[in-house]
Amino acid sequence: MIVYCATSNPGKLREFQLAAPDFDVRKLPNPDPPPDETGDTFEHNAMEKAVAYGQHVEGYLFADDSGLEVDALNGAPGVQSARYAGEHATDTDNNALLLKNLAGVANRTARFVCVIALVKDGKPVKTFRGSVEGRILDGPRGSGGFGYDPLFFHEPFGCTFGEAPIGDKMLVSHRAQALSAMFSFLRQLPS
Ligand code: ITT
Repeated sequence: MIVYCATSNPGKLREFQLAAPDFDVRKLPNPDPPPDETGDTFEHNAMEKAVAYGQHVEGYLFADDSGLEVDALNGAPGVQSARYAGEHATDTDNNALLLKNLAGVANRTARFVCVIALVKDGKPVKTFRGSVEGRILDGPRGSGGFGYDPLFFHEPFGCTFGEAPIGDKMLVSHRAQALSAMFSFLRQLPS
């Protein structure tokens, strides 16, 4: 089955395309302009993106809204994860601000959250959520992954998501869980 996705983030795209070899996951060409992410939940923003981009596609399309929730920062950066250090912030800017805001803070617990929203012919079908626990280190480790991965230490791995092979991240990650739930849902639809 062909399923379209819409994202401007190459790190996400790579993970979308690794998640289900039995699906043909295609990137929507030129998904610009992106919708403003106005909501305060991952569900709201994921569905807003999927509905906006789904207008251009016949059949199924999904979009991902995701981010990092840090307990000592009351869940920040949360839905603002991509723009934590400003509208055009890079991963390096966001990571630097996170470390600054956690300087001297002992409680480093955090989780990644991902919500995938699925639409058909541009109309909402369902959302799927995944999350994974970790803690934020004092500095980056590893050059794999994207975003906050080099700061996110996952205890069962004994390393950060930036150090783990992509295949290992895909066994446990927030995005892998949400994608797996979506592909299971699609597989059980009558053909
Ligand atoms: P699209 O909206 O175009 O898909 P985006 O990067 O703007 O791409 P979001 O608004 O959902 O997407 O922001 C997600 C941010 O959360 C992302 O840019 C990272 O900073 C962070 N993030 C999400 N998942 C992550 C992961 O698996 N590893 C590291 N950081 C992640």
